[in-house]
Amino acid sequence: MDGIFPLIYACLGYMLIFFFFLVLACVKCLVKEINVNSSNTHAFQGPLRPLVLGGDHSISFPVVRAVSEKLGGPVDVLHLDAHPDIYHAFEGNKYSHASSFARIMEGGYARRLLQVGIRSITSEGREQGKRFGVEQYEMRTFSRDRSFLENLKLGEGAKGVYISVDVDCLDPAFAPGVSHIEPGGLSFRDVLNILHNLQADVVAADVVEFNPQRDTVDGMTAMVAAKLVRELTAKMSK
Ligand SMILES: [Mn+2]
Repeated sequence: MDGIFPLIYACLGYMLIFFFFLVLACVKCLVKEINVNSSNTHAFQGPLRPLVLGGDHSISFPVVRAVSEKLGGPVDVLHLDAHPDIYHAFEGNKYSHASSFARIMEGGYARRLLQVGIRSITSEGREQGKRFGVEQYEMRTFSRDRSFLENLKLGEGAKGVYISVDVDCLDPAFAPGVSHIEPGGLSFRDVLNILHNLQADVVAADVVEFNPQRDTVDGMTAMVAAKLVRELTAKMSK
């Protein structure tokens, strides 16, 4: 019996990775479709609600931009992450994983940006936050902020809400399979409480920065990331 479970978990892990790439390919096709049909308002009935999986956090900028452009105005963004990812440029790259939210705010694609789970931030991160009017909630004050963050109401007067979940928002005890491990993070229950109680029309979301090469042998983070995808899917379908 001991021998079969690692094999099953390995298979599940590979299936999850395959599924990630499959969904990414589908999103790519959808974005292409939007561009092709952008001049034809009758081509799409109802809102398009992409859920993007990663991978590198740089993907959030083009997705938020596409959603905002399609919906015709800024969205509110709820960003769960250990890092603010708001550098003007990181290692000379304006489109790096650490600069997505600077581009989103510069472009006017987000009306409000709430960053939750932050525990690795530089003075530039704070200055950029102030510059763009970002609401940054750091882990060191989470016990104080908890009741507010677990009862959020977002998106009123905007075109809806975009949720970006960097898996490293979670404490590494819950999700070690990430590239930038930062202890002192959110528990999985904290994240669930925030998502479950959020009052919002969630128009799009992403789950990013899961790194299978850093995961435990039994794919613990993959399962946690898959659960986040499930919760967001449920939230978006309401
Ligand atoms: Mn991060």
